[in-house]
Amino acid sequence: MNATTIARQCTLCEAHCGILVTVEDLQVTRIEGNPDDVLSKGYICPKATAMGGLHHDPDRLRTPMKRVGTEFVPIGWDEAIAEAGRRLRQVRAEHGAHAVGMYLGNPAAHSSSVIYGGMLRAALGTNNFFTASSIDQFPQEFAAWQMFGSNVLMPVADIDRTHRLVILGANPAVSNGSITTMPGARDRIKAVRKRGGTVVVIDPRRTETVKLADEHVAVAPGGDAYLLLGMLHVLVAEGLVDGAAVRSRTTGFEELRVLVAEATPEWAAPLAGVEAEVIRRLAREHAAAPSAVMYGRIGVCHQVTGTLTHWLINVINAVTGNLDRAGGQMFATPAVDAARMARRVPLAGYGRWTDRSGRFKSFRAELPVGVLADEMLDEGPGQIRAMVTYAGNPVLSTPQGGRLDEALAGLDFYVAVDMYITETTRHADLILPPISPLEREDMDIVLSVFSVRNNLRFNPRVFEPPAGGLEDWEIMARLAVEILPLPVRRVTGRAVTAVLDRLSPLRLASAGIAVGPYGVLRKGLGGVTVSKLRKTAGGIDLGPLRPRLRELIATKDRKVHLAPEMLLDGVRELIAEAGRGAAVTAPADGFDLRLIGRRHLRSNNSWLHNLPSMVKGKPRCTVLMHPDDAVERGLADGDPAVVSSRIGAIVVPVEASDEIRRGTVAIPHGWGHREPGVGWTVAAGLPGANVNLLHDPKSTDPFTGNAAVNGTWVTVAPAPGAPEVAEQPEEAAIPG
Ligand SMILES: Nc1nc2c(c(=O)[nH]1)N[C@H]1C(S)=C(S)[C@@H](COP(=O)(O)OP(=O)(O)OC[C@H]3O[C@@H](n4cnc5c(=O)[nH]c(N)nc54)[C@H](O)[C@@H]3O)O[C@H]1N2
Ligand SMILES: Nc1nc2c(c(=O)[nH]1)N[C@H]1C(S)=C(S)[C@@H](COP(=O)(O)OP(=O)(O)OC[C@H]3O[C@@H](n4cnc5c(=O)[nH]c(N)nc54)[C@H](O)[C@@H]3O)O[C@H]1N2
Ligand code: SF4
Ligand SMILES: [Mo]
Repeated sequence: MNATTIARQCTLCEAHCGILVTVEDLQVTRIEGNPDDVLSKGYICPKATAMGGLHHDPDRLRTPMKRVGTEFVPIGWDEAIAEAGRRLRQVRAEHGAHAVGMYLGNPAAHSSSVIYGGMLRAALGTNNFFTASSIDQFPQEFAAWQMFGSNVLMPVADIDRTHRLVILGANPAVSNGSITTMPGARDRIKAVRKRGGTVVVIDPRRTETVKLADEHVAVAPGGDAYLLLGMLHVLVAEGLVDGAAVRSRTTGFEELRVLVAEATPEWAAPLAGVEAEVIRRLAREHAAAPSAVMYGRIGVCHQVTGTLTHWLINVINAVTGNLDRAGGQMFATPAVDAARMARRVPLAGYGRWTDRSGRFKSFRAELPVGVLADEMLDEGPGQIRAMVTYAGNPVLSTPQGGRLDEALAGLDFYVAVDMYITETTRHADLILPPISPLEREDMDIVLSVFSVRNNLRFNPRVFEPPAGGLEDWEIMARLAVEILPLPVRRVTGRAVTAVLDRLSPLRLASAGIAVGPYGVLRKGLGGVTVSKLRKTAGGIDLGPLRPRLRELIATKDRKVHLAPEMLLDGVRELIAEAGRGAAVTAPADGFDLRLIGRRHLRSNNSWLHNLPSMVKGKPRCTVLMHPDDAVERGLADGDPAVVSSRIGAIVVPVEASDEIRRGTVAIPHGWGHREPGVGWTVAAGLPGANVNLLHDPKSTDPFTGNAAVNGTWVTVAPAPGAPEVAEQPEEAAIPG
């Protein structure tokens, strides 16, 4: 038998751990961590083996599929692309460019093909562009834009050198970090303590990360902004700020001082659900540590206070002198210096257009995904009549009040670029599947911008792609050409194909490396090149994060803006609301529990549930609640329960555990695969329900429209003999 082993990365999540893939007779027989990988050093999580599982999954689409009645039938690529082009042109001709909407999902960012997703978007020229970023990191980008002058300048926690790591709203022991990419997060967190530092986790749940920490602060969901205001008050009132850092690099400290004058820890405590003494101590310890970093992520993005919280996190790091220094918040220096290149592009462009209701402003040249179903269903000018989706499953992953199914089914035309028939793509007229990740040759250029250590790594192919198989970027490029008017297409069609052969994302990235900080243009023959990279066993280490705020900052006065007017107003409003007693702690309309999310080590958003090795064991889609909360409702561990919110209801089993704060319940997202026609034959047999049916699409961070799915008010009650997935209530009207 002929075994070969190839070193590349697992591209399933942001960590991009180095793996060694062994193949015998065209079968993946083994996937292990690559000890020579310069970033992950041998770490992998249990999902890594899914890279093989996906490749061999019989349900993975290998040819384009066309809807004929209720069935999908395979068709050829030329026919599929021509048809997609014809139908998209038709909708554009009849209804204009904005009538074609596009959704770009999370896995798109995990290959360099994403550049071409942007190109297709540009070719479509539509205002109706949506991505998973508006149910993810929009608040972080907004805060970065306001403070540093560019949305791409989201600082990274220098976890490998810090003396104090304070994590809020993230569970890196499971997620391995996001917008602070840290494969092997567990060991990195343990190392903070080994070198004498401390780790604090602020989270309503005693998570896997909490188990590695010195201290757990069980904040109330949505309580973080108050907690941080209380900390800032202490820093200011007790003179704990780093005056030199504040004077030399920032503006707005005086406004901040006034803003937090009344926000004492005693004021914040009941709003945050954290004792005043703890808030006071957290502030003092942050200031006293030789270096300290506060790191916030999804848990605090998914809040109505998402932007304010991320701003306050950056502010606390900055005023304690922990911005742009080792062990604090820093900016990476990747080989393709994407942030440096993009920071002058006015990507953030805020409010250039709105959704049709006028409520949600464009940010980053897109609209928040929560309006997607409305933009398709509400009749009238500007309505979306055709869709392109690329690597996304918004039916499961975004709150749409249960209306996205109906919306997608009613479109004039829908083309999906995806390798599965999912809850979303089952509504498509055409599904265009890219080759499997193990068949691509690629280099990560997006996520290294957020890495905890500078590095460059390469992904060789493990398998030759099948004849005629296309990568995502080739599909995007072909679609982009097809939507051009006929005369242009005639001339350009062939020429474009020829040009594109020379402009693969890999070639673009090579050019980006050449002009980047380690490239041959700067370093001459000693510079980093793709051919050198190909010869390495696990990439090239480019050293620890280094200070570069001065070089990157994109504000006009080249200072960090601590007190952007819009955000000050936001906090003033928050403080006023609290004064009126209208704060988040008050139960609403009889709903008495707050729902948050959670992630599992063997799950990845909505799409690894078709691999038996990833879903074995106990049902995963449960409502986690405190045993006392369960008993009070007549519920025991394992009982089916109806979880209802103002806009929907689902049935899931109870998982009783005191790891979660009383008054809070947690359900993971990405489940509910039992819809008819879903092509995931394994997943379709699993229990579980779509938690996003409970979240109100209009509950958002007010600055960005980012979905505020952590903190939805719900009730939980016994569901005797209930079906697995409850119907939407009759009057599931979406308010707003
Ligand atoms: N309630 C709640 N909702 C959430 C979250 C939450 O915490 N709570 N988290 C949110 C977050 S952070 C995110 S990022 C989103 C993710 O949400 P999405 O980005 O919409 O969806 P995914 O579940 O990642 O689905 C990915 C799809 O891409 C396909 N796919 C996988 N790889 C490729 C590829 O290489 N090419 C192509 N063309 N297709 C591919 C898969 O088959 C699958 O259909 O979910 C969000 N939704
Ligand atoms: N295994 C696995 N890994 C993944 C993914 C996956 O689905 N599975 N998804 C990937 C993606 S797309 C992303 S974006 C990242 C996300 O990575 P993380 O940001 O680490 O995401 P979560 O694990 O959901 O952690 C969010 C935490 O916030 C807490 N939380 C909820 N509400 C609040 C609140 O109000 N305040 C505070 N302080 N905490 C709160 C939750 O209890 C939870 O522990 O993970 C990536 N990695
Ligand atoms: S953490 Fe797991 S899923 Fe993410 S890249 Fe590493 S091995 Fe893959
Ligand atoms: Mo995400």
